[in-house]
This record gives sequence, structure tokens and C-alpha cells, in this order.
Amino acid sequence: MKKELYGLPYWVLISLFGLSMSACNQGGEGKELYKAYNKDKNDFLDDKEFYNAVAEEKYFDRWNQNGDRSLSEDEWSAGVNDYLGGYKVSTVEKFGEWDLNGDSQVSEEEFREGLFEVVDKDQNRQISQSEFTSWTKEGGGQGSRSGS
Ligand SMILES: [Ca+2]
Ligand SMILES: [Ca+2]
Ligand SMILES: [Ca+2]
Repeated sequence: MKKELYGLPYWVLISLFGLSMSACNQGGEGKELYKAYNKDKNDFLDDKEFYNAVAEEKYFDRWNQNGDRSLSEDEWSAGVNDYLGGYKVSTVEKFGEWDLNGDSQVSEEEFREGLFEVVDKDQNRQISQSEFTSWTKEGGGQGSRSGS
């Protein structure tokens, strides 16, 4: 028996180990979520994949404090503050741009569309991994709301 592991010199094994470590540290949880929802394994989330992520992770429910079917302007403002604090996109700052039918409430359909447009920073209708992970880092996944 030779002492070399799998016949590879140690420096190769060590650099492979280093590569896998650094890959794990990029994006963390957001990256895992992105992979889980990128069903067709291409390099972006389309609108259906993103809407599925929004439904599965119950983002609408987190914003919808009184548990009815839609977000009032107050619930929406609090959600933007808690979950999109790092985003300064014009669409984030205007309730009217999320309330597509103008009834002063943001429905779940309007919510996921508004959120899609915010996360899709370059507006190409595709959520890239970096767009997704930068959103989850801003609190998209967990929120900054304290448990109190
Ligand atoms: Ca509500
Ligand atoms: Ca509406
Ligand atoms: Ca994009």
C-alpha cells in the first residue's frame, strides 16, 4: 500500500479542501434557498420559481400582521422597513406601485409581483443568485424584527 491518499499529492488535496470551504461561505443560507427553489437548475429564478419561494417561505404572512387577505399601507410600510431596509429602489418607496389595482390594499398577487421587481435589481425579469442572496442578506429571509 502506498501512503499517498487516492494517489494525489497532498497540495492538491489541501487546495481542493480550501476551494470547497470558500464556496460554502459565499451567500450561506440564501444560496441554499436559491438552489432549492431553482427547480430547473439554470442560472436564474424565473417569476414562477420566485413566486413559489415567496409562498413556501410565507413572506406575505410575515408582512400581513392582522392575518387578513391583504396588506394595508401601514402593514406594507412596516414590512418594507423590516425586510427591505437596505433597498433604496424607487419601487420600494411607493405603495401605489405595488397596489396595481388601486384599491389601497396590496393583495398576495400584488405583493409577490412588487417583491419580484425589487429583488430583480437589473430588471431583466430573472432573479440571479447574487440578486437573491443580496436580498436575503438584507433581511429578506429572516427580517430584522425582534421577537419582543
Ligand atoms: Ca393585512
Ligand atoms: Ca390592490
Ligand atoms: Ca435580474
